Amino acid sequence: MTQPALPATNIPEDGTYYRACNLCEAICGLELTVKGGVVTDVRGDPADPLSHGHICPKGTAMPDLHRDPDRLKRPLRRQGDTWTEMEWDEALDHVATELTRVRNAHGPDSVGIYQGNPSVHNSGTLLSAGGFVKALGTHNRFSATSVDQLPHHRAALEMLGHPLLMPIPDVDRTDFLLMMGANPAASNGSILTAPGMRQRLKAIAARGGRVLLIDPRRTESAEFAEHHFIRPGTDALLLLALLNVIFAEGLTKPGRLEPFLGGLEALRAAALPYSPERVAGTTGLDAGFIRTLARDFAAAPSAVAYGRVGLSTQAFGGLCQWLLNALNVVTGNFDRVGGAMLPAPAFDLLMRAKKGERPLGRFTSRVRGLPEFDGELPSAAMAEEMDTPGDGQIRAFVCVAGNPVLSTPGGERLDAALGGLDFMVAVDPYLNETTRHAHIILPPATGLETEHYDVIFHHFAVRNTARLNRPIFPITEDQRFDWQIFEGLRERLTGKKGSDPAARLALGLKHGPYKLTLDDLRNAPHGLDFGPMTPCLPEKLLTEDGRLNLAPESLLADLPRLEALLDAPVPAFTLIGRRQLRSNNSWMHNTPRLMRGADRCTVMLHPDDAASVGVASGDLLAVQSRVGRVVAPAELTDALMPGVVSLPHGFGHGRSGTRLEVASAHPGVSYNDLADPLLLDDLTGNAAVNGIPVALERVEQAKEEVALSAD
Ligand SMILES: Nc1nc2c(c(=O)[nH]1)N[C@H]1C(S)=C(S)[C@@H](COP(=O)(O)OP(=O)(O)OC[C@H]3O[C@@H](n4cnc5c(=O)[nH]c(N)nc54)[C@H](O)[C@@H]3O)O[C@H]1N2
Ligand SMILES: Nc1nc2c(c(=O)[nH]1)N[C@H]1C(S)=C(S)[C@@H](COP(=O)(O)OP(=O)(O)OC[C@H]3O[C@@H](n4cnc5c(=O)[nH]c(N)nc54)[C@H](O)[C@@H]3O)O[C@H]1N2
Ligand code: SF4
Ligand SMILES: [Mo]
Repeated sequence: MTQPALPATNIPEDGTYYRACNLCEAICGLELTVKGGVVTDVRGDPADPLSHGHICPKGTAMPDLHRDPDRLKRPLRRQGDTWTEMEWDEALDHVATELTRVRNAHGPDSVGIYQGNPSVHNSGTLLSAGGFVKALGTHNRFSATSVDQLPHHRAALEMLGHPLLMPIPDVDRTDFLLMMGANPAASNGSILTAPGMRQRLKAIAARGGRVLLIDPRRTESAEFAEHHFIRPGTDALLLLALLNVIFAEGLTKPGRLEPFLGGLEALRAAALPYSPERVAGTTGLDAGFIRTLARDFAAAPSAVAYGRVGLSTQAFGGLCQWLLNALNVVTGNFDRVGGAMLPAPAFDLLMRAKKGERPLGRFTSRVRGLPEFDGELPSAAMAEEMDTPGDGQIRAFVCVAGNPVLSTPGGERLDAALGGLDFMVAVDPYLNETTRHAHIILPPATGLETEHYDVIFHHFAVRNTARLNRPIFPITEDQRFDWQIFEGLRERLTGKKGSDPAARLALGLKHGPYKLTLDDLRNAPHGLDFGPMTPCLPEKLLTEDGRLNLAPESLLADLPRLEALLDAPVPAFTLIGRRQLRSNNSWMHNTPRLMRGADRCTVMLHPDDAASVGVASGDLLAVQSRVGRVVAPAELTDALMPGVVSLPHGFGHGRSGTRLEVASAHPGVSYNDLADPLLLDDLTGNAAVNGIPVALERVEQAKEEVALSAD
């Protein structure tokens, strides 16, 4: 099937169009019907070799985004509280002049930048933002990485030699999936591009395999698994205990990789003190269960341990990701079918990677001395870098595809710090809690308007496929793509002419493993299939000595911090996050289709805990952390481990009296007003947004209403 050629006007011809959804990591193929210039139907594309027709409510909402009246299309300039539209050239000139002015007066580090989540879901952004960032020449670079997957990168670098050598679970062929701190039934998978995870999990059981889930909440994914509670932040102890049993009982069988392993003995020694009995109390798991789990995992024909946001955005994220990899390696489940594997993407970002490079710790943040990783500093340090006076203080800020006021710890302080900047520009199609502080908003064309090839997520996909997503709606004269904005700014800052991302994409594909051209992909609207993942080690290792390092020095050195956890007092209540199917981080909350129904920004807690605090379902509950306090309705459920409470992140809309373009049926409160910028995985600098000690207090409804109306 071919899709209609694009017409010269910005109204597409009637017909059926194919492109993948770019709203999450699952990259589902979509089939869209266009009639009279509007999308009248969206379905999963059954011919997509990766997604086989899967679609979720967010994918169905793609056309809502396209015609969303809240979406910005022309630059906005703020003077005081008044926003006025601007011409593109004038806006880009103004931004370049302001950034240059601040840089000339205060040095390159006085300009900061945050690159948010959708930066990796838009190849135009991804392939062109780098040139602009380089032109800024600042050390004050931040991104969603350090509130998300930084520990995965650190473990990959230390063990395999490159931050992107992150193995993914071969869910379609495994006999035993041990899943920790991931909820793919809601998130659709992360660092695991496997659209339709519910079906894939079901299939494991259907072929006689096992799925075991370790999570402080019995989540939507528990429906497809045997579920066990764990106390938040104690997973590294569980993983050490599993390794302890495997070593003690002689269950290691590294197999084919054995000659290329380094540090096996050091790993054994590291796990030695952590018997199941020793970690049972702290983790809340039964020692007998841990022992049996270790034996079962080691004995399974194939098995794979996988841990996501619950394991990386916690105080021991680096240790967790290291030990997960180690567990897969010593049981012979690394780089083998049914285990943890490395995909072979058509555009391979590791194409030119060199052995032995260590892009970390080359500089530190000014205020707290936190280390950089791959040129970025921890986002938890952003606000203090803005509001602490001195040389190198951030005075101008660029926010790209992100809403860090709602997404990074200490949201309230960041909110205030952004208000004190000399200049801020946002590259974002919405006026939200963060971009409202910008002096200029440069709104890019997005979604169905962009040409997009998923450069990133094919690196983490359970099957090697490639698909080019052609625009369905041509943009109007007064719109610009992300890449045009970045190239426009870069040209103005450097005086050098740029290129368009299609050329870079073509180059990457040509030099990739399948030597593709853009035309190859244009002629395959459903995508191309290159088959399942295949073993690729030791060839792909990029460590200096060519070995897979099981006992990296920096990770061993982090163990005493974990050891201290065994004696640490247990907080009365610990807060964790919760992703929801009908939500997308901090945005899309103005979409009626996703926000219908009751308010979902509730504090979930166990009925016993609710009784001790004296709240019933629906009562208002105040949650207090070291840095903030929020009030939200209580939702009682025994799906939460006693002592653990859960709140989704990304809400807290309409926090200010200022105009926001984005109105939500359920504004909610912001989790990250509670998240403490000082709570990090100290090793990697990743924010520990999960596992925050909090106090709970029942709020008298009437009093709260009085307080609100007095506001
Ligand atoms: N407490 C807590 N905090 C968390 C998390 C958690 O689990 N708990 N999760 C963390 C994780 S994993 C992540 S990834 C971050 C996400 O947090 P952010 O990096 O802030 O990303 P989003 O919240 O997804 O916000 C996306 C923004 O990008 C804009 N956008 C959408 N499409 C485009 C586009 O094509 N171009 C441009 N330029 N902009 C676009 C949207 O309008 C929106 O403003 O939050 C983190 N914060
Ligand atoms: N619908 C929807 N899909 C999304 C997103 C979205 O906002 N909405 N966001 C996207 C993004 S940016 C990402 S990164 C992915 C994330 O994808 P996932 O990681 O699969 O999603 P989460 O729901 O954050 O899962 C984290 C789990 O960890 C658990 N947890 C918390 N603390 C701990 C702990 O200490 N130990 C253990 N073992 N578990 C813990 C939580 O209860 C939760 O179930 O989802 C993506 N997909
Ligand atoms: S699962 Fe992700 S990629 Fe698939 S339709 Fe939903 S949001 Fe889009
Ligand atoms: Mo994320």
